[in-house]
Amino acid sequence: IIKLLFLFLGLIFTNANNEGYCDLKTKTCDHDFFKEKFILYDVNPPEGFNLRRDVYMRFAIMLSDAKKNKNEWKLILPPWYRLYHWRSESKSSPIHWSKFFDIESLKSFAPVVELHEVFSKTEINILNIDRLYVLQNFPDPFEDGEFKDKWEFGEDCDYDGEFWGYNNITFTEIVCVKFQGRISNLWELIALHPSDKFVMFAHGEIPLHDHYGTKTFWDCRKSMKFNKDLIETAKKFMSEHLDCKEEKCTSYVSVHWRRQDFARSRRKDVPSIQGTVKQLDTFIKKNTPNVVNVFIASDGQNSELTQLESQLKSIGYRVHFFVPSMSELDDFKDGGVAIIDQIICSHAAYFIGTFESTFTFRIQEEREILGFDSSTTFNRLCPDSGKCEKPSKWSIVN
Ligand code: GFB
Repeated sequence: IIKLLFLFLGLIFTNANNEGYCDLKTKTCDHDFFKEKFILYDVNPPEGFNLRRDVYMRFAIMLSDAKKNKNEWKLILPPWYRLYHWRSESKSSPIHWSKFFDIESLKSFAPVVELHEVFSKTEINILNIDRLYVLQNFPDPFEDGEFKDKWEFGEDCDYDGEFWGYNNITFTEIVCVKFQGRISNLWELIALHPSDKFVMFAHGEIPLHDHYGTKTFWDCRKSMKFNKDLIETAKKFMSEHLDCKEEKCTSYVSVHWRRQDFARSRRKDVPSIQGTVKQLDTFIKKNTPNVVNVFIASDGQNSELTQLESQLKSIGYRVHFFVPSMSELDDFKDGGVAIIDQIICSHAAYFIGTFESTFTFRIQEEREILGFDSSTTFNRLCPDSGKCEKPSKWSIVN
């Protein structure tokens, strides 16, 4: 049966190579669809949502640059599946990008397609990847004292992902590749097999941006507009609880207070509850003394949040959290709730973030796009004692 299945798939793909995709059952051909070729990628399983958003940008820019040279590859958006930090949906099915982002806006920047669109457009029940490249780090990135772009075939690797919960994705060959440097060098690998139509890169976080912080980088970043329901919900909260109906609010200060694994693994960078209260009070008194509303975005435990809230209240502040209803959580998922927190933080008069958290970075970028002065954005919570390095400033390039 398995052999017959592969024979059947082989027939489909032979037809696909010659004349576009043909559905053997209905004897109809889609002559355009399979002229396109598809790149998929996956990310190291424990990585969080906001690092993944940056990995998307690396691939999207790679594909967008290539499209300018009439390259026909498309990027399949890897569904969101069982992210480590998304506790309320551990048994969930894969989540489409449209839940979180405006797909038409993504498409305006790069040739991207949702995985479910590939399945629905072709009516294939099994997607077979021609080559699954498992990217690996070089053991010594600074060999000969220098960080150079390079890649070479490796040995002994395995795919450690789950194809986002799809059990109808298969692959013909797995290839281990030690890789370092700019993402566009992946084309060298792809070019080795010109007849491949589906290639995938596991550990897509290993290749780096060709150029960081350029106009193209920011054009891509701007195209990552959020799903409109999330924007509406955030705006409603800002209007009803934070007294703001404008793009740039003057009525509240926002904080990203990253806790959980971050607080455990980066103890030297995050303050205690009392330290947080003291710093916020000093910051507000210095920069915007008339503001009493503080919006807090956090992954902290309820007990920590209650303490923070009561200590801030006791010195005169009004403290706000976005707490989703059961139906909102069910609809928006943990990822959507995190985005609503990020939107609300993005519009505040001042933002104070957590040092080196990618969740904070994405808020800072959003504020750059909205046109806030950088002094209102690049502020961080410091540890209770010891060094407090200034956060890096990544200014927008228009
Ligand atoms: O987004 P993220 O990569 O940021 O991972 P870091 C943190 C996740 O925790 C988010 C939740 O995607 C959210 O699901 N989270 C954090 C929050 N802060 C908030 C918040 O204010 N509101 C809401 N609603 N949710 C890195 C991870 O996290 O931390 C690494 O990417 C690793 O994998 C490292 O775990 C320690 O850059 O902060």
